[in-house]
Amino acid sequence: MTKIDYLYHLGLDSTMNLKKIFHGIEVVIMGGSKERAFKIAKSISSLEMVSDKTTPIIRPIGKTDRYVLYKVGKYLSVSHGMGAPSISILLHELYKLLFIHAELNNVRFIRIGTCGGIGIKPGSIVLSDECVNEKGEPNYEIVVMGKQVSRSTKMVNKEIIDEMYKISNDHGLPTIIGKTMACNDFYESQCRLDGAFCDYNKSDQRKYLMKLYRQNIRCIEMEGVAFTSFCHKMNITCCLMTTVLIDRLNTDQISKCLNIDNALTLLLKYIEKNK
Ligand code: R2B
Ligand code: URA
Repeated sequence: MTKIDYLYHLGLDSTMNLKKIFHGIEVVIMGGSKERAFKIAKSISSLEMVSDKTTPIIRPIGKTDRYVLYKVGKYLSVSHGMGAPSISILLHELYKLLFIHAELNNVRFIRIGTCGGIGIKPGSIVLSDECVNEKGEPNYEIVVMGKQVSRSTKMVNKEIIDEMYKISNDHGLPTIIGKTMACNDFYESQCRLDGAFCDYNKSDQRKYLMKLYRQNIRCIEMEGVAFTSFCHKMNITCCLMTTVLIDRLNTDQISKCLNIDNALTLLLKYIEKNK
């Protein structure tokens, strides 16, 4: 008897007809929260409705306590949670699900998220051409068998980024291509002054953020290096696009959810173009 492979966090396993369920997936879109994954799925399905006139029912596939998965036509909208450990678990199980069990090829991965900009206006979109870790290096560092392992975050190609940038210009969206820094924490690692504590002051913070700016780092988020290094290792074409919530040179506090989600607007234009 063949051994069953349990994709524990997704609530799926290899006894299910995964080939049929996930048939035709070409692009995976990942966002942090479950609500966001649902919103993305719903927005894509409204675009699909224009062409096939069906009423879409959006139901998650698998269990939903850790992540959610929605299939809408050739798109899979998924939530990845916050930080490298969370997105990394998802990426391992998603890879096995799509490339091994569902036997798909050439699936592309897009992460659409939020970030703190550095010297960039809130509402801007950052398309990352390089992702660096907290030390400013283009690597994802993890400990395997007690030893530090460093994996490159170099993107396999920049096809999606170039296409997104062109679409963005055609629609007058405020987009820049730049470097993203991924941190393992929202407060200290991102040099915030508004956590429960910190061991640096406002002047240290300013110096640090200006140093990042001079290194061409234009935004900070939390999953980029885990995401891009996984795609590098597994030879997956990917794109990391984030909407800037605040300019970190002006503030640390995110007072309300920005309702201009320009990265989502751009993503939907991209999907419409590639229908
Ligand atoms: C952006 O926003 C989240 C933190 O608030 C995190 O998931 C990220 O990368
Ligand atoms: N997400 C982050 O990780 N940092 C920010 O400043 C904003 C969103």
